[in-house]
Amino acid sequence: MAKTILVLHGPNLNLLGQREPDIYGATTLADIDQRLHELAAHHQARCLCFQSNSEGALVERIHQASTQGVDAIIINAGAYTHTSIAIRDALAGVAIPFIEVHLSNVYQREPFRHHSYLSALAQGVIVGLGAYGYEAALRYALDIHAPSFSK
Ligand code: CA2
Repeated sequence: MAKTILVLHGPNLNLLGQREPDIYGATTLADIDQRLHELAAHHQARCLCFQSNSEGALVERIHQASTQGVDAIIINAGAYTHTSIAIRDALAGVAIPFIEVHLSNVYQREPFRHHSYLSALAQGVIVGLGAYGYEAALRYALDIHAPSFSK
């Protein structure tokens, strides 16, 4: 059966490619989503992409995932990574395996970025690989041999 992967982008990631390219790269969010759609289609899978600057909207989207047959979630919760118990609780509540992605290497940055409310629940965490981190996460989620993602 074809897999469905939900990709969630948190606050300010809609600005990708327009500001701070030294930290976040020159690739736009539309470019990232396009690449993920193509990669998923190549593997006969479906990729749903969603960005919001609102914590509540991200929580609602995670809840909705459980009614849509989503097999795995790839999430870059942006700054909510470091603050949001609500997003953590939503991910725990739906019990859909997820991979946490960060474009930058948060461990080379300010100490407040070193803690994530999500990492302890994640299947894996990818940091510092730029836009490729999303692709790596999607490849893992689509790999039938990956533990917890098999059907
Ligand atoms: O490295 C990442 O992917 C982050 O999740 C990005 C967040 C940051 O708060 C996390 O600590 C690490 C910030 C996203 C802001 O994205 C922008 C993109 C372009 C211009 C301005 C902000």
